[in-house]
Amino acid sequence: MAGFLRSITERFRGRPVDWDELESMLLQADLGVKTTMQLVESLRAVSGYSATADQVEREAREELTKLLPPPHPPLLPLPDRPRVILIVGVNGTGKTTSIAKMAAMLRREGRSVLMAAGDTFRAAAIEQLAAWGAKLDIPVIQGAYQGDPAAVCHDAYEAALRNKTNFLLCDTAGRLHTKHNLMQELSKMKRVLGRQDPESPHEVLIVLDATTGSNALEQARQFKEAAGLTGAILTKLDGSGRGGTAVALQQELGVSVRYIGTGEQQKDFARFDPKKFAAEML
Ligand SMILES: Nc1nc2c(ncn2[C@@H]2O[C@H](COP(=O)(O)OP(=O)(O)OP(=O)(O)O)[C@@H](O)[C@H]2O)c(=O)[nH]1
Ligand SMILES: [Mg+2]
Repeated sequence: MAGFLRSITERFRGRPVDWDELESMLLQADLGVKTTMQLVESLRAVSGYSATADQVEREAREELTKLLPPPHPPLLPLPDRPRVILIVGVNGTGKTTSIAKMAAMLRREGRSVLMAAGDTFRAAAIEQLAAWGAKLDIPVIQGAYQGDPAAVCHDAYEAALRNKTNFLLCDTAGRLHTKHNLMQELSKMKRVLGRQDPESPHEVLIVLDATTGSNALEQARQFKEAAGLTGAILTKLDGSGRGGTAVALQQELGVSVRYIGTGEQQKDFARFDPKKFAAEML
């Protein structure tokens, strides 16, 4: 799969690189204003006026690779209690699917996992996670529709602790980052989990749809402020070639992409690897 840098090379093949045009192409590739400005500046300085398209693609890929987050070590179980991962984000970005994929990945690594159906809001959300649970043979703690999601997480934690489960993955309802009361609800979930283990949730990961570009960046900004984030899962990278968001997230917000989603199936999920990502998604 080739990302957006390749299309830049195609555009300038056989003619001199037009820096203004390059700048607007990079902006369209979701790199963010700050990164784009810096990149064009440095490409110009390095390549001079007679830059060829191939030269610019190579230099840009090299520069951008340096701006991606470093690889994160795999999450390890805690010795005496579950490690809790809270998954947040706006509607339809791929939260529930990513939880199932991540649970499957942890299980392949020999860990025990419990999933909590913390989306008590959207019709069929509980069944969706339960169906994944049945398919993967991973238990799911469910509450009642319209029930308190914090209570579901609380009960799930108790169960995970009792059964010495390594990881608890908590699903949440999709919410617009502009809805104050729903963002408050996330704080409550965090607070309730924090009463059982002051360090829980150990991870708060935002799920972002890579095809939404600058909007994804804004979502991350708001969720970071309201809920605190330890990282991101960037989904729907399949066929989009739109990996620019990973750079912008790191550079503008200090939020590191930790996992990527590249399709709807369980296997379409991986730990973020900057070198591979730069080669395939930029
Ligand atoms: N192509 C592609 N589709 C994905 C990916 N991740 C999730 N999807 C699809 O996106 C749609 C929404 O996924 P969900 O996991 O239900 O998203 P969600 O964030 O839980 O949605 P809400 O709970 O409604 O907020 C589903 O059709 C998924 O199969 C991905 O990496 N690539
Ligand atoms: Mg969901």
